[in-house]
Amino acid sequence: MKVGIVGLPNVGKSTVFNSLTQAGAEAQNYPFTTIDPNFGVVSVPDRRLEALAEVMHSKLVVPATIDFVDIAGLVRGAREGEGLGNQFLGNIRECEAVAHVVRCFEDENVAHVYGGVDPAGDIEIINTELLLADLATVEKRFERVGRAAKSGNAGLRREVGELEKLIHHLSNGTPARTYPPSDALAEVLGTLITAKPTIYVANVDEESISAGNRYSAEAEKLATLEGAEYVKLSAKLESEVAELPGDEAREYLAMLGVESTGFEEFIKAAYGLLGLITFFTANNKESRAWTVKKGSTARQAAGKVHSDMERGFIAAEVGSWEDIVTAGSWMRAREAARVRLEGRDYVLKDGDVMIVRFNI
Ligand SMILES: Nc1nc2c(ncn2[C@@H]2O[C@H](COP(=O)(O)OP(=O)(O)OP(=O)(O)O)[C@@H](O)[C@H]2O)c(=O)[nH]1
Ligand SMILES: [Mg+2]
Repeated sequence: MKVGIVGLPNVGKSTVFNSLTQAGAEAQNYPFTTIDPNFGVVSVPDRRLEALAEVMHSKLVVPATIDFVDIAGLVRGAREGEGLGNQFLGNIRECEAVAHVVRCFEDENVAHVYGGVDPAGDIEIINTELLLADLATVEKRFERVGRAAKSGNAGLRREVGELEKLIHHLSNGTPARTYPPSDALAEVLGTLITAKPTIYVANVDEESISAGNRYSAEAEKLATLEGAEYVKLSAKLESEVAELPGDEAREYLAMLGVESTGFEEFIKAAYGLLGLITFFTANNKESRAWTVKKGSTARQAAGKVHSDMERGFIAAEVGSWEDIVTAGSWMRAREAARVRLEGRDYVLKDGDVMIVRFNI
């Protein structure tokens, strides 16, 4: 899974990116610090995996990962080449989801490119630029397919009609994500930024991490209206906490009235948004978390681990992570009948632990 980070310049995109990935990208107090995109990988924190690894006596613990791409800030008129233009949006087109970072912190020392902190205004500017970029993509395709459709191909003619409707939809300022699903448009919709599931990330000051503030409330309201996900986090707090030893970090967070910095909520929101679930494989060598689409079967999931396992799939022993941890070992869970034998079409549940029997 790959998530692209967008937002105005100097709102904390790279700071968020760094606090997630520890990649050490440059984050500075001036607009357009980021020019070339930063790529980073995040291990998904998962207490279930830790607990499972302990009872399985695994030597290695391998969490699931999410890729992040941090790009240059967008400004009004990026389409016409304002700021750094918008060519780097290509990096976001390749992502499955978008994280839209919104400045919700006051700090007179950190410049806002349009004057003051204004989540609604900022969101509007970014969404307009994303819509215009999508519109350009759809119009280009409309022209190309339109020419080809003159040869009389009915499928192409249908697509031209649909593209026209989509152009209308985008021109009204509505994201492609709210356009009714259409087979004829599947290909082009796959490349549109506003078709991607989106999480608004309200970047708040550390004092507001528990209750939020009026800015994050504004961002949350807009996200809800759009049917998008919303999380608040404090990039600055996150980067401070990352430097403290575990105990001190927990004490510090407790003092601020929270259990986590918002990072885990962010990851959870991303999973929910993309319809993803986690399953585990575990033995005394390694406990490992895997990410699959909700609705995946045991055989499809086995293919994630190894293509041989999918091809030669016979059956899978499956138990919930909780049952295995409670039983204290795989053997004891099996004895207590907490482990079942499932066939290829078994639909995996979030938190299942699976041992695949296969033969090639
Ligand atoms: N006070 C405060 N400052 C922050 C917070 N998040 C980021 N900053 C500061 O804001 C400035 C800009 O942060 P960046 O992460 O570089 O912003 P960006 O959105 O990546 O900016 P560009 O790459 O220029 O588009 C830095 O000086 C950060 O330290 C925050 O939550 N609170
Ligand atoms: Mg940056």
